[in-house]
Order: sequence, then structure tokens, then C-alpha cells
Amino acid sequence: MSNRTFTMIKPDAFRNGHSGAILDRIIKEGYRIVALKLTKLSAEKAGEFYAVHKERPFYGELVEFMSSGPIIAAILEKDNAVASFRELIGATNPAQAAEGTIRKLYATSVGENAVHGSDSDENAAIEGAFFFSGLEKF
Ligand code: 3AN
Repeated sequence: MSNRTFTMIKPDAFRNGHSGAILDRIIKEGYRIVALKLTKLSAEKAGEFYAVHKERPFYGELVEFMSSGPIIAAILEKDNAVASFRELIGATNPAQAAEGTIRKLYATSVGENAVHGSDSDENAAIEGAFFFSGLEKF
């Protein structure tokens, strides 16, 4: 089991002014920030990041949304990071997310759902490497 996960504060949460509250919550929940950056995905890069969803009906919408404004990308460290972070962010659809989860608090819809969290150790490593070089991890 790896103790690192990858997250993004998505364009909706950034635009709506929730970045500070979300980062504060992440730190208070005991995650150590290994890497952090404010950036913006081009449509091409967003398409590459979400390539696994290429055949899904919402792919075009997802790529358009994820490239619509700045995002904050981060690598986080904690025991059992992938599973515990998925619990902290809540269900993909905020209407089904548990009370107190980040998506329940800050997401607006299933498409614009405030944060990303890796779904496996393997994907956490791939996604972290997509955004950060070795020199940017501490
Ligand atoms: P999660 O982000 O909870 O792992 P996935 O991997 O099923 O969820 O979906 C990846 C992203 O695709 C979601 N974060 C969301 O932005 C978008 N998405 C998922 N399902 C839908 C849907 N039914 N309609 C629009 N966008 C969706």
C-alpha cells in the first residue's frame, strides 16, 4: 500500500473561491503536501489526463470543463492516502456525497464536482507524474 495520492481542486471550486477552505481542510485532516501548483490545463492536456473516460458520453463536457480555468494540483501523503482521501471527498455525485465531505460542501453537480482524488495507488503515481517532476516533490 502506497501512502500518496493525487488531487486537483477543479475549475469550479477555484472559480467559486473554495481553494483556501479545501486546502485548509486537507491539511487539518492530516495530509502532508508533497507537491503543489496552480496551473491551467489545455483541452489537449485535459483530454490526455482523462483518456480512460474517452468512450464515456460525458468526455467532451469533462474536457471542456477541466480546461475552463485554473486548477490546483497536489500530491498528498498520509497513511492509506488513496482510500482515506476518496472518503474525505465523497461520492462523485455531490447529491449522493456524505455530509461533511468536500464534494457535499463545495461541489455543484456530478460534472463540476470540486475536487479530484486518485482511485488507486497506480493511478496516483501516474497522475502525480503527469503534473510534477522529481524536483517539484518534497
Ligand atoms: P471520480 O472523480 O469520483 O473518481 P469518475 O472517475 O467516475 O469519478 O469520473 C471522473 C470525472 O468525470 C468526475 N470527477 C466528473 O467530473 C466526471 N463525471 C463522472 N460522471 C459524470 C457524469 N455522469 N456526467 C458528467 N460528468 C461526469
